[in-house]
Amino acid sequence: MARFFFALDLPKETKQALQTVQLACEPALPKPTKLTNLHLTLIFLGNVEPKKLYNLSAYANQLRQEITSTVPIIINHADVFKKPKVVFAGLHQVPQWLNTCHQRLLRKATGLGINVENQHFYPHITLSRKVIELPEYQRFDIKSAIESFSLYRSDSTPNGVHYTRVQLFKFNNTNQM
Ligand code: 3AM
Repeated sequence: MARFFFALDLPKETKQALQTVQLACEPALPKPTKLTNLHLTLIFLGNVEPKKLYNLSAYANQLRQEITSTVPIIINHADVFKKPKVVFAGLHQVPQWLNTCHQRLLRKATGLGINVENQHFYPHITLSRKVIELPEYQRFDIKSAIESFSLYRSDSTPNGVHYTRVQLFKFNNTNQM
């Protein structure tokens, strides 16, 4: 069954820097996220009827034009979510525009009758799943301009999860670094 989510797209240089972090983790990460799959989830939707997905995408297209300034994000530490056994890269601080994107997509999705979990939004980039031994806390400094977010479709395959971009939403007025 296809599942959908919105996520910030990370520039190639950011993904490469995160891959360096993945490789530096001690002990080695058991299931590192593939470079192409690295993303920052804005909202997970699960399985959604096509009509609702269409309406939400139309709203996302409006949203991307209304967010007129995306201050770069600073990814500066790796830490763990203990229960799902996930190692993630976290942000120095969460810019307002990022919270706005999450909240507005959440509100619209809920209004359309999409059953979204209203958990606390903790922006992060998953670096590995199925972590058995927790790696040491790491610090670094990756400054990343964000130019777009996308609607992704997530499919489970025998070779792991596969993400396919369904639609890209480019911000109108991206801050330059
Ligand atoms: O951004 P991360 O990697 O933390 O774990 C899934 C991934 O999160 C999460 O959605 C992102 C894109 O797949 N996800 C998958 N199933 C989920 C669920 N049922 C879920 N999040 C909440 N509820």
